[in-house]
Amino acid sequence: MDTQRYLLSFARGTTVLVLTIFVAACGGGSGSDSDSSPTALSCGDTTEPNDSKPVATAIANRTEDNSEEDQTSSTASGVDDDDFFTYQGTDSPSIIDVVDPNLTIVSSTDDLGFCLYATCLSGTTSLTCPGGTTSATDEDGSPGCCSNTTIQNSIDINSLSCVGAGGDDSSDILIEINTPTDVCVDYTFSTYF
Ligand SMILES: [Ca+2]
Ligand SMILES: [Ca+2]
Ligand SMILES: [Ca+2]
Repeated sequence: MDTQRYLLSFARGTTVLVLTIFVAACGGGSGSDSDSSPTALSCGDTTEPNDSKPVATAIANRTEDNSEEDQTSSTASGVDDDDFFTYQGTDSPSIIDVVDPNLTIVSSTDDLGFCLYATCLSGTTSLTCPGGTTSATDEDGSPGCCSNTTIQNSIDINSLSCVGAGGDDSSDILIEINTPTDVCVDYTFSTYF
């Protein structure tokens, strides 16, 4: 582990007191652990650091065509690891499909909690959480819905509307995944807009 040394000097008259302080550098843990949380388990995460909305791992942007659904695999490294993924969903005028953002946990090696948040590109974001989910807000106050794999494996928001945007429901989507148990949980999720 890296350490940093700080020298503090105090002079009073002809007496000089020097304090040397060694401080362990935070973050990282062992060399192979790329998670940004110093207390997260070392689980071979490959999408870290993604522990907050500003550093969410970007996945492919898409339109409201559900055939653009794709899958992403990663690892929840214990209870101190939070995983965020983001993409932009475009409400294309040329595509006959509805905006119905979906997050599905395709597979996981243990229980997971998961959330799907939306932020309209223009207008005010409005949505109603479907059964089996609870309302939540992300760190910026954008609305979303959360569930966990002990209840169900997916969240399907078919009520997303950007009020005042003239029918354009294009939105930034934020996905949050974590584990309630302090173990390494490999998972794969799929999402469409
Ligand atoms: Ca859709
Ligand atoms: Ca992770
Ligand atoms: Ca993380």
